Amino acid sequence: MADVSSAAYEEAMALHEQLNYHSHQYYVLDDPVIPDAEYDRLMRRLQELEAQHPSLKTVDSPTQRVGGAPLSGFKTVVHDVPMLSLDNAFSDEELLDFNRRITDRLKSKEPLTYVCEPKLDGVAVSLLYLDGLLVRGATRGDGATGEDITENVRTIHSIPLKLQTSLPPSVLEVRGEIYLPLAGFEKLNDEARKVGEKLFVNPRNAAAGSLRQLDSKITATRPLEMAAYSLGQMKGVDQPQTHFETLMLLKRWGFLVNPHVEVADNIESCLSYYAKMADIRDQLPCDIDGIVYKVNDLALQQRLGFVARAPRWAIARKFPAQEEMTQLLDVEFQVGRTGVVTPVARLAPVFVGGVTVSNATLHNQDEVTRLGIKVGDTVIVRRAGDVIPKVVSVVLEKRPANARDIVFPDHCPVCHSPVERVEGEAVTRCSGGLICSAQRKEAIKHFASRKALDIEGLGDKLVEQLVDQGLVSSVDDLYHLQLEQLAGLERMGPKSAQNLLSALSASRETTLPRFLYSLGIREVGEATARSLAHHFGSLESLCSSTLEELREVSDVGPVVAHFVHEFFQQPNNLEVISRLRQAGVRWSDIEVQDQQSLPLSGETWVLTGAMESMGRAEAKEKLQHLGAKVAGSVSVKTSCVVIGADAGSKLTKAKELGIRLLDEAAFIELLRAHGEL
Ligand code: I6G
Repeated sequence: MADVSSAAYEEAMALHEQLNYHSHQYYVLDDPVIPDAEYDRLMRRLQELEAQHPSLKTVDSPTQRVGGAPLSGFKTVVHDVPMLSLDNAFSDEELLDFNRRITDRLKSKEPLTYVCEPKLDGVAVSLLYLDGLLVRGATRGDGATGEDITENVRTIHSIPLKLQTSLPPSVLEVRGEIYLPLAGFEKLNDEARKVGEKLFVNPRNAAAGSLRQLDSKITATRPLEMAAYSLGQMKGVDQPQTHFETLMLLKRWGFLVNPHVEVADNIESCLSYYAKMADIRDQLPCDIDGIVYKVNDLALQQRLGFVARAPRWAIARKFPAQEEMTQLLDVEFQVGRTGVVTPVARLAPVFVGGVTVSNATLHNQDEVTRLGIKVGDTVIVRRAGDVIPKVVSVVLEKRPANARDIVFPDHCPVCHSPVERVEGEAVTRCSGGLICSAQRKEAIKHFASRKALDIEGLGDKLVEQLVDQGLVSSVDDLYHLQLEQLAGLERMGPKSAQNLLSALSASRETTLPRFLYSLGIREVGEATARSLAHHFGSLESLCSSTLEELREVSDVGPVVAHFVHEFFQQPNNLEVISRLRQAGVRWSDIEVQDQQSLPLSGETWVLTGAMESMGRAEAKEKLQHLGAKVAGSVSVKTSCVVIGADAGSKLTKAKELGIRLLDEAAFIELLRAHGEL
């Protein structure tokens, strides 16, 4: 280090420590302590020092995560300890059989203790650390040999470049899964869509594709993560006695360990763990395809050993597949509330993601072109959670000779008006407006929906009958329906007809946000409707607002402002509103407070930990309504911190700084006191 003064060296080491700490807080613990700008400032300072003194640029420097020069190919890595695969169980019975088999083999009288862990849907990797420094990353490959992806793994922030310990093992091989969280996957595909690039089929393919990049600068742009799940080898330090202790050791050394890992005292608890995770699978930030169970006691693991290429002491209980193959039988075109004509795939029924799927959206013409799909094709269908099933790809090898092209209609399949494709939009629209009965039906369904006027008993089928029989053509007609008219409809007796009339009557009393949402203005969802209502206070004031005034509303950009403005310029829309009011639909105006006089104006609030009664987005919106700014990290400028369950370092920092704290109950009380609940 001839070029380095001791002051520069000390400063660089201090910056390493700070940056590693903050990177771990952000990427591993999901609990940032400082704002991004402050992190960037520290990073720039280190880059500056390294530019002045190149020998400071060591392999474990936090600056080395941006990727290096492109490679011409990947080297082969021979795994010292083979990377095995896992046996699968597809039912509770198969899991119970597994437990019985190994309990018998061990001649154990006591129930076996297991570690339960979600099985992430990503790419298995091995990371080698020598004396605490990351020296190699490799893919699993065929288990015996894989590919050297060191340059790429270095770009992943949740992988420590240096272990967080002053006494590292001389050799450590950590195994785990590199995956792409769903939010990162969506973002990547959104960007690809914008520039007309090919989309990734699912997060696993996107993770695999990102790791296969010869140019690690590209990998560095992908928000990959790694969760460590086991050891390949470890030398020079004492081995823990259990698998759970091993995971905790890896966590202390700086690895991300899945936060849902649990110890189960017997196989029955393993079954409950599976049921619990299956329940929350759709709310997790990343795809999981099952649960892995491992015998916790490492001495017992050793006694059990391996069969063929899988350990006897572990098993993966798989969830129902989220992707399956089926055939595209036909394509039909549906017309939505705003006239969008959507191609819908009619599929040979297939069991996927826990339900039988026979329809899937094909979105629009661009998507049909992108998929290169034809009627008769064999396709891969994906259904994750409650998300609408989607055709993700075509199996071209299976295309039959008589496969036929999907032709978009040039006239609306319902009202026969011409369809048009607006420049800059991916969708085709029916130009029929309210003469199109499909659009009218959808507008009425939206008006009656739970978050709009919440008309109980007015379901989709009933709306279709009402429109088809000419009893309702606009939402205000609903309020003039007579008992005899309703009682004469299919599956409607006098009792349900009377109930519907009562529900219609009750729906007249509503709120301004609900009413605005019910109008079905393009791009105005529930949250925007609430913002508009709170900003303008009355329908009159909103109706007469200018584009500039609309742009002043929080979360309203130029596109939304344009749609809102245009909606209230249309005489038809104003007439419908007027008829609704004549029919008795009413609400109270909201007292508009100027931003300066709101109860929390001028204050900066921070939310930390999980709340039971609402999500973070909702809590943030409510605080903003009260005039507060909501920040992501605690500083001297913070006015108050709301603490949910498992609050971490933000709480510690707030206590250090003596900042006012509110628990969930007190927060709810405050929202109630200000009419936000
Ligand atoms: O493929 C795997 C996914 C997850 C694993 C695994 C795992 O633990 C959570 N564990 C082992 C031991 C192996 N494969 C071989």
